[in-house]
Amino acid sequence: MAEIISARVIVTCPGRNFVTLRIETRAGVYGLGDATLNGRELAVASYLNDHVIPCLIGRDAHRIEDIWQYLYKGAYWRRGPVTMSAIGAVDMALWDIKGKMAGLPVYQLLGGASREGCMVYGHANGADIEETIEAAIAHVEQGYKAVRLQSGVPGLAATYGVAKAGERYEPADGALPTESLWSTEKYMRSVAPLFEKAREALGWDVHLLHDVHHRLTPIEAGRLGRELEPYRPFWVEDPTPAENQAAFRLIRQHTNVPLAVGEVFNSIWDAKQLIEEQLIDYVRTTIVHAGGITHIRRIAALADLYQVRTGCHGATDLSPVTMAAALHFGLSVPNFGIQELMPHTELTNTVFPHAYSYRHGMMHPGDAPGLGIEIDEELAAKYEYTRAFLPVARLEDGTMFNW
Ligand code: CS2
Ligand code: MG
Repeated sequence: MAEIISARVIVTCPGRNFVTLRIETRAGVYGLGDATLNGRELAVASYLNDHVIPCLIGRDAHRIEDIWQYLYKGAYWRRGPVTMSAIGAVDMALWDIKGKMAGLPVYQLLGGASREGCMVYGHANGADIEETIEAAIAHVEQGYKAVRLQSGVPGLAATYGVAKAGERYEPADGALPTESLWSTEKYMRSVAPLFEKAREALGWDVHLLHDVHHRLTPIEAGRLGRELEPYRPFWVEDPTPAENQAAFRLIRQHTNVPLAVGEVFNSIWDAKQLIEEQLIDYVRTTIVHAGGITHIRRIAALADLYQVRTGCHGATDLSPVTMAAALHFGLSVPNFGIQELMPHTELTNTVFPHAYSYRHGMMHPGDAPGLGIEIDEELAAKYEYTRAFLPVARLEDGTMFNW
């Protein structure tokens, strides 16, 4: 019995907000879980403080599955990003505790390593094609085997995935949502030229990815996919909003480019049809937002039946705790595809010391017991929560659209 005696939520903002759950056991072993939901951080903090932590006290931290079921079925109001991020945080912390008590890194508890490391992809973005390709070349020089390309769109002042001049890309950029204009026509004219120039500059030995970020209709996505086929993208991500999973049948009828979906999913039910009908090639659900290691293993096991691979979300708005857990999961899961890597800032890495490492386009979780992640609470306390919203997008006629 590893009795849970207390737990607390740590909210910090070393350049951007992170929410971390720390669970303490009577044996003095503690575990950490990420509970960060970009733009809605305090909702998850409250869900944990007001509705989860009181129910954890006195429970056996070893009973990971039972606690997962208790928090999922016991909520009555199942699923949703806030609930599943809270469950994800508890789950990560319990796996951290179990690993520490066993003296093993979590990947060893998940079946051991299935590969030497996790291939990652980096983000190359720029105001125009030339800048984006320069950034992609820099990533290849750092050893990346896979690079995501996101370029500014001629005629649009701002677009998803492109940093403001001279800044790191951070989407949550305002105390109220900033608004940007979107034009599908202008965007659609810009992507194939980007990939054509990228292949000319980078050749064929590097994987190239692109994130449409939910902004096309299915038939537009089919057209874009068809235009990109000659450039062999590793994947085209979030081509269309995925509430209607059947919509992807239309995309599949028109293009063979690999599709990646799921960073906004929070349970297996969001991806079930996409996986079972092989409408996607990579499932992007991430450990923090999809109920932790326990649930993401179920999603990956279903995906494996249909030759769908993992491609976990790994933006900077997921804390280093999620990155640590994702690498333990990614090192072990049989149908691993790729792991997103947007490196955190030095300050964030100082707040969250960790055992994971990057080398030659691959990452490894390290062999520290548990998840191999810490939080420097004294340093974290210096950076108070700062409300920040994700942007919203409107069409040029003012119609609300998908950001
Ligand atoms: C993006 C994310 O990394 C990605 O693929 O879709 O950066 C996403 O925009 C952010 O995580 C939203 O907080
Ligand atoms: Mg994305």
